[in-house]
Amino acid sequence: MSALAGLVAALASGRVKVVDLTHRLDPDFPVIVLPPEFGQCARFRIEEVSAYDHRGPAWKWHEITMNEHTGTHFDAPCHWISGRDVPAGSVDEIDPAAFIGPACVIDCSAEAAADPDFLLQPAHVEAWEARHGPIPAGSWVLMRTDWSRRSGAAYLNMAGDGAHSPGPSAAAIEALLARGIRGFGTETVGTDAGQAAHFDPPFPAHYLLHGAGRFGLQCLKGLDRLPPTGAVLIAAPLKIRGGTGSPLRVLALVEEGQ
Ligand code: 23J
Ligand code: MN
Repeated sequence: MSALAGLVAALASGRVKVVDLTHRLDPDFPVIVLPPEFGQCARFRIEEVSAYDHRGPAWKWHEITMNEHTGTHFDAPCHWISGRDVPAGSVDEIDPAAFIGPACVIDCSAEAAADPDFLLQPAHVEAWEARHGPIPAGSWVLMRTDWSRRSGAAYLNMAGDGAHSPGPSAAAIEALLARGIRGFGTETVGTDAGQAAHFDPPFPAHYLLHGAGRFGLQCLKGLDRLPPTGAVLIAAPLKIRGGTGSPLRVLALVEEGQ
């Protein structure tokens, strides 16, 4: 059987399942809040154009507006200054084959429950590899924190000194880049921790990943439904000219028994 015929059969039989890692686009879903001197990310907005009525008797449709970084979304290399000169670094220029790759899921849910400022360190990556094997080049590495179960104010978890949410240390991102990863994904509002403006370099996940031509995924939902290895992630952003990112539907293919 050809590889694709095998996939089609496995999808039909349910041996391969499709897991949706996407939050619903909804005006209530939180967006990142930057210090007030900076431009801000817009929430999702939706307006009815017609609904089988005098504005369009047989059809219903909506006008939608949002930021490129609203909701579950993809970050392209050109999102960050370190990646501004990466060739084909915008969502419309990236080779579409780069959107699909194997997923390694690092479970940080217990650590994040105990400490909202938990930082993934190289030692956690090494401990994961001791259990599950080396992180293959070309992997999407996903940081599971169960943060996607939070809603409202608890999602950003803002305090007087900014947001408090888990993320990677600069050293962890360097370790993952040394393994040749495709990208890094989180269940929080950014690929960086809430306090990452104070890190060196500031926002190290953004700075290092995008400088290396790698991708980010943010606001992923339900990473607890993925096995540590074996899932295949499909994360194809909209083809926005010069786009720095885009909301998208993130799908994981998961084989039964994994
Ligand atoms: C702009 C400025 C800082 C950050 C971000 C955007 C994001 O997290 C994002 O959505 O890419 S940290
Ligand atoms: Mn983003």
